[in-house]
Amino acid sequence: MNISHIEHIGIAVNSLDEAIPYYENMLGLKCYAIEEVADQKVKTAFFMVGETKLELLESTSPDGPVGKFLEKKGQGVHHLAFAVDNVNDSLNELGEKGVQLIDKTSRKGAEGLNIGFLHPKASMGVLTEICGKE
Ligand code: CMX
Repeated sequence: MNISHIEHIGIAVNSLDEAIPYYENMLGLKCYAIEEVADQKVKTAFFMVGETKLELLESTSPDGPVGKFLEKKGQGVHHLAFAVDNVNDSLNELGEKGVQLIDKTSRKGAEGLNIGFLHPKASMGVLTEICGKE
């Protein structure tokens, strides 16, 4: 498994309409894409920061992962995503090493990337995603 960089940092927000102007007007970043990921029950907004993206996450349903997170913890950093060469190969490798997986096989996430999540209990409390084109 080869992690090349931090692909994105996911940040849970109550409202994209409220959060985007902060990142654009205060921090001077540019939102380059807004996309709904129905499978994950979120609407996402992306900003490029060097080689890494910020992914703002607005929940589209209270029973989705971000809806539950917002209710329990409020707005804030939700997950860290590492870029890997091949998501399924990496999930297999991590599973064989005994890492607790949320996803045993990859699914489709925002920007057409393959994604898979590791359980936060396995990563010292950090919900961790691996993602890639393969
Ligand atoms: N970061 C760290 N810990 C988290 C967490 C997060 N984002 N979300 C939940 N947890 C912790 C909870 O605090 C809880 O800990 P305790 O047992 O100590 O209280 C534990 O994980 C279980 O949480 P829960 O609320 O009982 O369980 P959920 O039903 O909310 O499931 C999780 C949690 C992580 C398994 C679920 O959110 C999940 O499957 N996430 C992966 C998918 C996802 O997050 N998608 C949204 C982003 C999509 C995208 O980027 O496109």
